[in-house]
Amino acid sequence: MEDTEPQNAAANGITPRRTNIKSVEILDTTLREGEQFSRAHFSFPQKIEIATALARFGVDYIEVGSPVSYPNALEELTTMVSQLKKRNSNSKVLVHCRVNQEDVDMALETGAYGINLFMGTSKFLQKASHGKSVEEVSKLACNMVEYVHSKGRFARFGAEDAFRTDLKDLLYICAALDEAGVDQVDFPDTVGGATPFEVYDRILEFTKRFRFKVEFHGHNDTGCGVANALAAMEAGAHCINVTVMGIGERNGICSLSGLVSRLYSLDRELVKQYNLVELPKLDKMVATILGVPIPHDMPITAPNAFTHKAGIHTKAILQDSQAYEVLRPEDFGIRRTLDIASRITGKHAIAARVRELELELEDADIAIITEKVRHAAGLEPISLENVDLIIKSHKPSSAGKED
Ligand code: HCA
Ligand code: CU
Repeated sequence: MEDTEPQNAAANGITPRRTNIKSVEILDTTLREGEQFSRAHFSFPQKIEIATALARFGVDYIEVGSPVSYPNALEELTTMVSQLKKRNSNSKVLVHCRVNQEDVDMALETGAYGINLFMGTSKFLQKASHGKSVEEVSKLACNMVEYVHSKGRFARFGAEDAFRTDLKDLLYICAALDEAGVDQVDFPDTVGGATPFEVYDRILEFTKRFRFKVEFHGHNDTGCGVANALAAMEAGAHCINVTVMGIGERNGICSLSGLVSRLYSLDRELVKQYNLVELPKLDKMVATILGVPIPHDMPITAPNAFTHKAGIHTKAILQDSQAYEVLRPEDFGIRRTLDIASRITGKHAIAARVRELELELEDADIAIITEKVRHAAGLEPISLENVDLIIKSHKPSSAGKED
């Protein structure tokens, strides 16, 4: 990525940023958590299409669902793993799996890089999900981590509902897992209720105490998915879970676009290893597959994420795009647009359109046209074609004088 200015300053004009983040790995779970979105029903070819696009973008890990989650899942997963290997993908496949010998054996059969074990650790899930004590959860998890390691694979454990689990219970399980040599532990905010401050404090407890890498998975029930991911990274989390457009159980988790925009605006170097121009294509592809629009507030990929409208904004943008942008659309293969066809448009935006149409008009004419557009637009939006018609049908004042 060519750039002559210092990264931080170029991205946002505030130097230096208040951040401790040195590097981050992205774990995309569109094919596991995303499939739990009630509107997601991915066919196998669609899954391959999504996995291939994720690999093109360059996510570090692709998490897939368990081989026992539906009838022919094992066969499909095995094919997917081998296809990704054939394409020399650098994205490593991890299989989400209950702490259960049979499930793990099937997951190992897929040839995936590693196994993402998970089990509830909060009192809610101990009671409502598996009925096991903290000591039992810890023992089962450690045994399974050792088993996965004996097969030469990466072993990760997810402490489901970590933010509603007693800290002492989590520390007990984590100490045992660390001793067992687990590679990575995920701390999911399963119900999306944690605040960024709670996430920061709790994640710091783990990053400062243990050898394993720390992973975070934040649900978006209170709209804090991206903010909580940031808090986790600031506290030293090494790996963040995302899905395309944030899809998942209920209203989902931290979105890939949200995480990328958050990191990019802090320091572009943090996302330099990813193929950023693939991001809009990925969101569009999954939106099309799901039959939903990309949400209007999705960072980077929302249809109007780089559309400037108010006259004050368009005037400033025309002089310096950084005046009202913290992300450079061109880095994502997107063009910024000016929405000039509204009642709040301004003369600088209209003048820019006049130049695009290769016309020459005096300032006084531009001012008259601007007023015409502002009146024509009213409460109903008008099209750019309408604006062009207003511009072209305007009789320049200088032409009148010459006659
Ligand atoms: C789930 C729950 C989970 C698991 C995360 C993990 C969560 O739907 O199975 O494996 O670490 O949010 O707790 O997604
Ligand atoms: Cu989840």
